[in-house]
Amino acid sequence: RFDAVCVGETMVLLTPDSGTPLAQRPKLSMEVGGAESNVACGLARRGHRAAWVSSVGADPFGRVVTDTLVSHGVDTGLVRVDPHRPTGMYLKDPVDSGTRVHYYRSGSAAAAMGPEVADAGWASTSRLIHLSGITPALSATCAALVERLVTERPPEGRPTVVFDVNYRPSLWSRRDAAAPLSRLAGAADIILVGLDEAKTLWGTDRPDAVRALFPDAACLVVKDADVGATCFTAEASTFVPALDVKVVEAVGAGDAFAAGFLSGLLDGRPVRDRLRLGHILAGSTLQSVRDLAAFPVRDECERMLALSEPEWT
Ligand code: KDG
Repeated sequence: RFDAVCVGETMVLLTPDSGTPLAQRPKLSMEVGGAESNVACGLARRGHRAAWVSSVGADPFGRVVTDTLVSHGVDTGLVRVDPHRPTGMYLKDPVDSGTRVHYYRSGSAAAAMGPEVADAGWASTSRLIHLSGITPALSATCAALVERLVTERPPEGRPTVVFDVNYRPSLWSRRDAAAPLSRLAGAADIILVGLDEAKTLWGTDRPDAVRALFPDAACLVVKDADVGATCFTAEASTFVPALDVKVVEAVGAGDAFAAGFLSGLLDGRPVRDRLRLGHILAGSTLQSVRDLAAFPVRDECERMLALSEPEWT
């Protein structure tokens, strides 16, 4: 039984070694990036049993993806190798306005996943299932898989379903995404959403306005970038300010936040500590160009969790 099963596409990432834009033909490094597997890596590195469910191509890139995740301690035993379709790929382009992302993923092995992926027993035995709003944008079959995982759940001991909204404008328009992302999020037990994406998708510009959209969610976390994050539960709303860090590159920080928050949940910690762990792990990723940054060791996390409110900010 896994603590968490994270389902979604992971790609090979080609990224310039320097901050040189792609149009100037910089030397590129090969890394790995995928929102859900980033969460699996974060959880595995915090000592949880995390698995990643997906498909990769029978190509060297699929090997790079699975080997990398294994090296972070993630279980890849459920990953399928598709002999007919390639592993997805993306490139990061450092441009003046920040990092632009170019995807080469349509028709990928992961995009061919469908509801049958949930047939294996993990869907009912894992403590958490982590999904994101990227997957329903990949293909109709991927959308059906996410639909199945959020709606068809065994009544007894059902896994907690976590849905990170993760709106990616380069995959689908606001018009196409707004309704399905709201419906899928509303069917999950835990919703994670950035205030900026909630504003783009649903026009909500305050955390309590987002809560009003999802009044029944057992747990809703609204992340407001460098301001902080608010967690709404049936009992209370809890706000924890973000750490003051020098941002090098933000890609992957939301996933690191999710890993920290969910790690705190799996360890039975109070909501304030879950949010703090989210900020601590996100802070490391914000200070790195890599989607999968090195996180502070456990002792350092514990030291930061023990800080008083004024020391934290
Ligand atoms: O959250 C970070 C991800 O966006 C990145 O690792 C790549 O999964 C990815 C995507 O689809 O954008």
